[in-house]
Amino acid sequence: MTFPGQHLCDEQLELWWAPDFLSAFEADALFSHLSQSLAWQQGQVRMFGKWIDEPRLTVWYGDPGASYTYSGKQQQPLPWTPALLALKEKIETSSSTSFNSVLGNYYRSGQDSMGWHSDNEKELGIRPLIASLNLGATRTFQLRMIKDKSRKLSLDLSHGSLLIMSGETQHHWQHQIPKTKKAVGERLNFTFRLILTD
Ligand SMILES: O=C(O)CCC(=O)C(=O)O
Ligand SMILES: [Mn+2]
Repeated sequence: MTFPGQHLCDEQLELWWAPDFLSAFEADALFSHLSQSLAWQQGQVRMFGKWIDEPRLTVWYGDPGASYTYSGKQQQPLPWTPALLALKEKIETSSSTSFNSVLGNYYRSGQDSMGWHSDNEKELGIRPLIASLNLGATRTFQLRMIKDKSRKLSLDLSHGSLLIMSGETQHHWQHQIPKTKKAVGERLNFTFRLILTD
């Protein structure tokens, strides 16, 4: 692919990293537009028999029919907005891939987070390519190998950056956004995905 960044590889790990995917001007405009205009929701997950708020807001947009089970819940996507569709097309061109949906995450402060997981839902198929676009505050993205959790890697995901995870990554590695005590501002993350429908 004609990707505007670096290719980072480790054992069964394949990443493409473009810290300057968007210009500061584009990234600023998208952050203010998308933080205000999307239908951000407080999701809940069931833990130890209780419903608890997820430590972030989420939203799900995509093609009709690109439904997806996330945290055990069947999600129906909202229809694409013009801004998300334009962003999807820009990422598709750079990654020579097509996507039919995007999961948005809104981290309101350093206390918002996402725990260790792999993006390995069956709807994503084998060897999924996931493109993750970052806006707003820089947060640390950590990866660890499932069979040897001492093998770790971390990347600071900055405003306007794009990280692609591909190949075997989701089968052998997990990732997270840990909480931080630092005073960090708001952050948006959008993971573009191709949901396989039958
Ligand atoms: O916020 C991030 O950078 C990670 C989001 C993520 O892993 C996900 O949505 O599955
Ligand atoms: Mn993920």
